[in-house]
Amino acid sequence: MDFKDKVVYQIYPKSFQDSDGDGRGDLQGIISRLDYLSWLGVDYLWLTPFFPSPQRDNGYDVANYCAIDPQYGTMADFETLVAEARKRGIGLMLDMVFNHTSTEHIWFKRALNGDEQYQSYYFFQSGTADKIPCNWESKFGGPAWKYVPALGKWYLHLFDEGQADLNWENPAVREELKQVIRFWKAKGVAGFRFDVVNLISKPKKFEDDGQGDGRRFYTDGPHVHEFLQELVRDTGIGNMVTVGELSSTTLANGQRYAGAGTGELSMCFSFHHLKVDYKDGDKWQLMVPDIGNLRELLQEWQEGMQASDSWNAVFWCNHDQPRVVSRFGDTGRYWKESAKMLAGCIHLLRGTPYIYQGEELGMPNAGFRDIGQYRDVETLNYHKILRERGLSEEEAMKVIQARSRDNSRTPMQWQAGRNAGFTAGTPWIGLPEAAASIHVEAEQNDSDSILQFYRKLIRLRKEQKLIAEGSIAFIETENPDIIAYRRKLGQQELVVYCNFRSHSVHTAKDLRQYPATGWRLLLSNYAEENSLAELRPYELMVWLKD
Ligand code: TEU
Repeated sequence: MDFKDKVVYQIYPKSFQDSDGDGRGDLQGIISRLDYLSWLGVDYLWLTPFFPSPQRDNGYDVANYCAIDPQYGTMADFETLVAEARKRGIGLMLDMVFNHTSTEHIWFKRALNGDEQYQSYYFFQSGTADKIPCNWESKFGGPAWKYVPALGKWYLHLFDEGQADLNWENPAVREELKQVIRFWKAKGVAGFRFDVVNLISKPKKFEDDGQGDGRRFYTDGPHVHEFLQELVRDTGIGNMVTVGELSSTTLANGQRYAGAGTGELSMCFSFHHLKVDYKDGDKWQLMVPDIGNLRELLQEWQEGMQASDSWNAVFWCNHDQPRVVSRFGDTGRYWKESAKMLAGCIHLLRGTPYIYQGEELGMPNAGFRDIGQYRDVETLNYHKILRERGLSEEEAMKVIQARSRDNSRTPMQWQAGRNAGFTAGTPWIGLPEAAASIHVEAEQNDSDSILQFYRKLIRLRKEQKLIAEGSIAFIETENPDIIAYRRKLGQQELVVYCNFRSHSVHTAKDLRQYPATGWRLLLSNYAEENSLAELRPYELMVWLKD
């Protein structure tokens, strides 16, 4: 499968479109919106998990890898979705959560019943309730071990206690997971996203981490590349579109996970660029985004992955991240300009762009005021932790409002009116006040909308081979307010200037030189041409030399 000139659209099924009025999105709802997705021009749909799950982590706690949770519909619905998408030239990518299963999975239930074969599918450690195996912490807060008194054993969970880590050292586990891949491959999917795939290889022994939460022991673990190559080889998915979510990885590892010819994945998500507003690296401490650091990190990964013929997924948004226009843009005066600038900045990089549902509309963060409006397990845990750290309710809510994963899990906004057309029932989570004016219906009818701009970017990727295939080099690298880069393919050249500020900024190069020398303005987020030697607020300028 090719992926360099393709665009992936991420759907969070629970919040995309409800078809039966139960207030939660479902597969029939996605089918009803395929014409919209085809109109937008996307090539693949990455669906986050819709497998049977107790929903402690909204489906990332999988209780059966080869079935459909009834809340989303039936296997027949899924087969219809695959067929209807294919008719529109769209392929499906499924989300494989192979680092852990739900504690409701039959494997874990058998382990709890004392079956030692299935206990070896996980990390069970004998001990007493007063002696935790080591001081690792869950990424959702609290200890990463849960004690089972009936067994006199602890089990490891890097995420929620309802998500028990699988022991990939056990060949039987690896064989079970290969069967899962073969099952969905036979259903005609086009590819897979692998959840926290760089955490699957754990160290032989579990020791305290005197420097942190333990992640340095299990991130990019000892056998991770070996396990991944074995999975890809034994399931024959090397020619499919595959992407790995890499939690806290390094560039050197990213080059291997997504390197041409490494026998691992087509591409990878790294997240370093999405931590430039984490004070002291802590997601739960607010800081104004450091745009200079953002450019450094994008440059490091873009030029680094290019050097090793490896491929990036390029993105701002997903179901775990706040809405980018609220995070790095402006939701007031420069809402349209900043959303379009952010879109252009990502879509013209070297890599495969991912659009997260609603990003193409410029949907903002949820804007919830009360913790009771939130649903996400990580959010609710950290609200408690922030209060225990001594923050007032108001201070804690300020952090939650900026950082909660629920910012991206509010329902997709389709039209004006009740629940923005998402459901005829009561939605499982509320909608932002902005839903009244920001929706597909309004933006499809506005030639200058953010949605139309995304559609233009997707089309440009198909028209201009340079965008998909060209080299990249960053320019204006001394400027802390601008991200700018040059793409080249043969004689063709593209330069992209992005002003990340709400005020005008000067560039080192006088932009007025471009029109005169065979360059043409390919794309801009301002109606009037720029005759200045500076970039206007949130201005995106893209010049092309054919
Ligand atoms: O996310 C991995 C992960 O660490 C994210 O939860 C994110 O980095 C974190 O929330 C930042 O604080 C994957 C899935 O995308 C996420 O939805 C799941 O909750 C998680 O794994 C466990 O499966």
